[in-house]
Amino acid sequence: MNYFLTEEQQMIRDLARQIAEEKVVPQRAELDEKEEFPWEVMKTLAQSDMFGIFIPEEFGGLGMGSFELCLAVEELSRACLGVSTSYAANALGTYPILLFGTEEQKERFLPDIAAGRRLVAFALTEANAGSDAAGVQTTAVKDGDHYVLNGTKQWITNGGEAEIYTVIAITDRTRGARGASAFIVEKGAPGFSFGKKEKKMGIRASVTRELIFEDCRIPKENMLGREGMGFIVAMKTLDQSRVGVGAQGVGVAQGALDEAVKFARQRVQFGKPIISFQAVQHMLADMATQVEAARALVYAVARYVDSGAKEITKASAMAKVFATDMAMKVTTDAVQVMGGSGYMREYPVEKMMRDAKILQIYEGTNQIQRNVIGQALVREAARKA
Ligand code: COS
Repeated sequence: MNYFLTEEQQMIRDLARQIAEEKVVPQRAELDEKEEFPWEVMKTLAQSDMFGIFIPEEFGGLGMGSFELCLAVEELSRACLGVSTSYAANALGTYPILLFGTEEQKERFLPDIAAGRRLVAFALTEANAGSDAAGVQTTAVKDGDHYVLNGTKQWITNGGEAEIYTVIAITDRTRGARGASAFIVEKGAPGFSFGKKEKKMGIRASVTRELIFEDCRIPKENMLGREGMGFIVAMKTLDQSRVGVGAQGVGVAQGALDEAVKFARQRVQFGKPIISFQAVQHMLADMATQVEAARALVYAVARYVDSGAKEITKASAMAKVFATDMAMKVTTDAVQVMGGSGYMREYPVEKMMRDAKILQIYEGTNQIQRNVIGQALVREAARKA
């Protein structure tokens, strides 16, 4: 399909594809096996300006948007979802600064982020706050020119590797969701440490750790937005980033489809390559159709997000839920087409299937996405009535 990419967009896609093929594919099995953070790939992405895609030029970025970021994320995901998660979580952590930072905060942090000199992580989730994002218990208490943070964040992607953290904490417990605030916390801040590294089913090249705040003092200039805006910062950030999770789904599914087609052309049973059997062709046809449908939706939503539209919550949730449910189905079917070989670690599709599962869970489970879409439908219907 021709999505009418501009020359610049084609360049981003081709460069990301080249990095994925030359630097990621050869080592993805080893990164997965050793559960190693892909620092070498991150450095290559930094040298290629990939961290600056969505950051304005005045802060050292390329001045592009969500769509171009999705193109890069898709290509990396086609090779390895662990690598693409490490890369995409950086954007997730950066959006609060981009959307709510003051000029001073942007000048302080964005040039390093755009250059890939410092990685970022987003810290909302806690033991009792996942789908219920307003259930955050980490507190931030004002003390003169500082805020003092106490609490533990759980399952934070890039935790320990990142140097900049955008953190949601409660500044006024009596106000529920409106009592949360957002902060920038830098690695090395007194009272800020890291807990255990999690052992995961998939995306093992990506690192997931606890963040521990024990009387962690941060200057009040590090607050993002105003006191009480933390929940909105988190929700608007997720509205931006969820379409990128959709792009991850498209990428990993395309990767699995490519492997399944290649295998089916070579594997001979009953005297013929299995791709000549209609049963296999029908599976591949459905997979290819689903990948293309998801890609079309993700691209349309990313372009819609970049248009500056105010109401992107529903569209972004739709792209995430559709493309990631598709990714789970297509990666599972790729294993099925490849049979016993698909189940073996010698081939990449078992990893792709393990990796794809997280897409239905993180940045809001797919059940939560359906809630978000459903609530938007209710609001729209009420407005029309
Ligand atoms: N943009 C702006 N404001 C939003 C918003 C959005 N996308 N979503 C919710 N809000 C506002 C609501 O308008 C409401 O404001 P008022 O109190 O002024 O009416 C407030 O936030 C609470 O919203 P709501 O009543 O819908 O909250 P719920 O308690 O039902 O929580 C959320 C539902 C939105 C938290 C849930 O659907 C969600 O998205 N959960 C997943 C969170 C997540 O992604 N976690 C993963 C961890 S981060 S990787």
